[in-house]
Amino acid sequence: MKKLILIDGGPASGKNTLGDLLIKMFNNAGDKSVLLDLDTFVEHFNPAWVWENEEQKNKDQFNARLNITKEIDKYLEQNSTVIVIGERFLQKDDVVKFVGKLKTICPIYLYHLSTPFSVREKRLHQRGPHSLIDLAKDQKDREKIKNWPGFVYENINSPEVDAKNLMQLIREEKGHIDIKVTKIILDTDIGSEMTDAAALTLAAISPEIELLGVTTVTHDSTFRASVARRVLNLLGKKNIPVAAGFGTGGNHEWEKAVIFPEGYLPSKELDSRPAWKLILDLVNQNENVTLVGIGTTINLAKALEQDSKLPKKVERLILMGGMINPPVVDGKTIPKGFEYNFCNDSASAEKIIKAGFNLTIVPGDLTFQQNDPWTSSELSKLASIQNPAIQLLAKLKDKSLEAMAEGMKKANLPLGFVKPWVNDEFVITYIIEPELFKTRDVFIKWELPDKYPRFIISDDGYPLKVVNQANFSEARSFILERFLNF
Ligand SMILES: [Ca+2]
Repeated sequence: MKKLILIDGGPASGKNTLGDLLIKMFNNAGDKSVLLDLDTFVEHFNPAWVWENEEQKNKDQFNARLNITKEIDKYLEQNSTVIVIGERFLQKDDVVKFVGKLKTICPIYLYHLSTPFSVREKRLHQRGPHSLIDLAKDQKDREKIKNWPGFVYENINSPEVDAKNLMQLIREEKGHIDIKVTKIILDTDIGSEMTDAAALTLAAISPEIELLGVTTVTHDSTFRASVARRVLNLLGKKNIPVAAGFGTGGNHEWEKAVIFPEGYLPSKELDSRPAWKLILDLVNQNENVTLVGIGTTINLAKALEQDSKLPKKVERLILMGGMINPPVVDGKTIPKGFEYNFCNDSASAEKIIKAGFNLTIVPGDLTFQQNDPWTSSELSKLASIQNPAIQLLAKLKDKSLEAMAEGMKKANLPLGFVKPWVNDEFVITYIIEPELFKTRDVFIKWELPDKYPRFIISDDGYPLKVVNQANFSEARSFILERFLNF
């Protein structure tokens, strides 16, 4: 059966012997299983385990993890149980980072071997002197760790008895690492800014999110779908379907040059269903889906039109859009209509707001509250990440700022509004780390003075949750950390 079992233990803890015995037991029971040792993947890059500098060490270990996750995915796809032995799963975050690289979603178990020092010393002695291991220090470091994730198992018996005990724990699902997984469908106008691409990337690589599918909207939505397809392919997530939705066409000249330098052709790997149909199919096939809209809402409105029960079928809907209080940036009030997602298709947005979804809105107000959007040092860190999907984000950021400045000049708006804002990324961050944000439950009245939607907070309005505050710098660090670690 498809599952991932991580066995953590310091050097000479007996983890390899236990791993071998467990594999035998699984195979005897007719369960396909495989044992992978993280160390051998590191040894592929550096058999000697001695590095000239910390940077090279990190690089080799990073690549080793990348290679092992490819192997794990291969076996999980064949429905195997995969046992990984390693000694780097000390905190829950280590596990999250590790499994975040996997394409496959499966139950994860973690067992820490708590091996008495005398036992380890004896085992090390039997293996012969090993100058690279400072066992006493390792033991001390391990003893310092409180709140181990997973299950701490004291392996003080014979390996056969310990393996049997571990097997019993696995059968009882002890040591199950609970990473709360939210199933989402992302509807996006990806392709012209970094923000949608970054949100998609974050959703695709975060183990807390199962990205069921992606749909695109606005202008040339087939172009946008092709962009989403490219980003997902670059991330190794070819199985996530992408469907184009409603759009009115457009040239997207600079975007095509940046994203498809070899020349743009619409992707041949798009899902053939229209966006609304893919959304409804995925909602009907899955329980507890969270719909996420980070563009205009016409695909969602069409899905709603086709199935009026949609609001009851999904767990919740989170939208980036709207403004509650027009914020002030550099002394200038953000003009009405500046918020794109609701203003450009207020008819669809109105239908969605009034439909009775369990609705959370991340409004434009939050974006413009940021005194510190992406800083230049954060952006240069981002640009230094070698992953081609992340490289694409950095390129989009540079070009979109130029394009935005031109747009501002044409519209006679202050150039102070041109900043590397973080928007759509926050929606995904909010799903994963809600404690970085504050929300408020309100009732909203929808009004359309001079054709732009306005929210009025009023007791007889529609209930929804508004994300109204954020720990911006922590949220940005969280996003960057995820990208750095992928
Ligand atoms: Ca967007």
